[in-house]
Amino acid sequence: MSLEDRVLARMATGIENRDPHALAVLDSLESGHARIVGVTGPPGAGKSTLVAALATALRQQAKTVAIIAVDPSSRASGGALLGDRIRMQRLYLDPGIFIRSMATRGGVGGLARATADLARLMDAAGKDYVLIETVGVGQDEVGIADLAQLTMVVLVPGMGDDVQTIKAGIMEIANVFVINKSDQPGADRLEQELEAMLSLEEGPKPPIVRTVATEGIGIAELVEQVGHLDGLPRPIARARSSCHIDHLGIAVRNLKEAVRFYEGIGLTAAPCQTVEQEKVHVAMLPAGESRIELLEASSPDSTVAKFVEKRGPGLHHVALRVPDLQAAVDRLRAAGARLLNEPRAGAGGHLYVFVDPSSTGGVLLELIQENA
Ligand SMILES: Nc1nc2c(ncn2[C@@H]2O[C@H](COP(=O)(O)OP(=O)(O)OP(=O)(O)O)[C@@H](O)[C@H]2O)c(=O)[nH]1
Ligand SMILES: [Mg+2]
Repeated sequence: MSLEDRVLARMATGIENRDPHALAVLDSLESGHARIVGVTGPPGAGKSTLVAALATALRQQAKTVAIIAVDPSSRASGGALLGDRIRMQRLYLDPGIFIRSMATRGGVGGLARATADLARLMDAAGKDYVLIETVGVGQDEVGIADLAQLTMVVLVPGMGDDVQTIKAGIMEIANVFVINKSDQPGADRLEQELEAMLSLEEGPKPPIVRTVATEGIGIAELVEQVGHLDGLPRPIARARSSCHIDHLGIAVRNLKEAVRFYEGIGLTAAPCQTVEQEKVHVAMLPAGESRIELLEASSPDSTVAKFVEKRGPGLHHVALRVPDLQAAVDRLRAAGARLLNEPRAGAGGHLYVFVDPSSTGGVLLELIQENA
């Protein structure tokens, strides 16, 4: 392994472990050059073999490639993920290809974040392409479509009625459908089923490409699909920053009514809680990786009651999760921001601090230490 790759591997480990130092370094790096391609599909569909073939083809065009293999079921054990050992070994020997496998750490949300950050790292390292392999059946566990500029959904013949069951989550995220193992019986039928399904959808249809990944058949066509990305404007650092919106706090007059409204949109509230310290009743409604936090005053002298009295119901605060709260606090102090408290532990044991609206552009800001 080259020195550069060794440094990259160490950085990747730091990022996977959510090490504040590694995340801070990542935040200081420039990114936004790489093309990010997601390859997802059921277990054993031949995703790794396809990714290896794609990487080989891209190398022939003198592109540099990073491969990230994500395994949410945590059955990952390094090389075992990467299927065909001999084929992969050749990739490992190529200094133009960097390979990394990841297993679940800190749940699916954590994995999604770490994957996005890792992709950003590979981008910052100057790779032309980042190929991300994820197992996905129906629900896309790590949100690959949010991260990738092009998502390939890999299907195989003989899935039969499975096409129906995987349909829900996968139809919307596919930019390209790959029918791999087209050497097996049933490829025609699968293609027909897929076409029938796509004909019900509006708008442009994603192309269907047949491949036999083990023989390199159809790979040129896939590379061509990937090549279409070059005609598109480059996204501006599409990967996520290591700061995240943890929740938006909304002050309301009537918690029940507000919950009913948001549940009407499709969110689901966790059971309401009363936080004595802040004199509020709180309902949390998870929304993706973030939450909406509805707040109703539990006493007329609570800050939320005063807020509603003065400004009416509405956005009360924005809460950001940061990788290193103390570093953020130090930076804010140095910049002259007004902090409303020293970092202190909240109900869940997490550390947080409030920043006065006069420093933030007009909204109360809560900073929360990301859990290691
Ligand atoms: N016949 C045939 N076999 C294939 C093809 N592509 C892959 N395989 C084989 O299918 C098996 C699974 O391939 P992988 O590339 O490991 O599949 P995967 O989707 O990455 O599997 P997981 O990562 O475990 O979900 C291997 O034995 C491959 O050699 C193909 O086009 N035709
Ligand atoms: Mg695999």
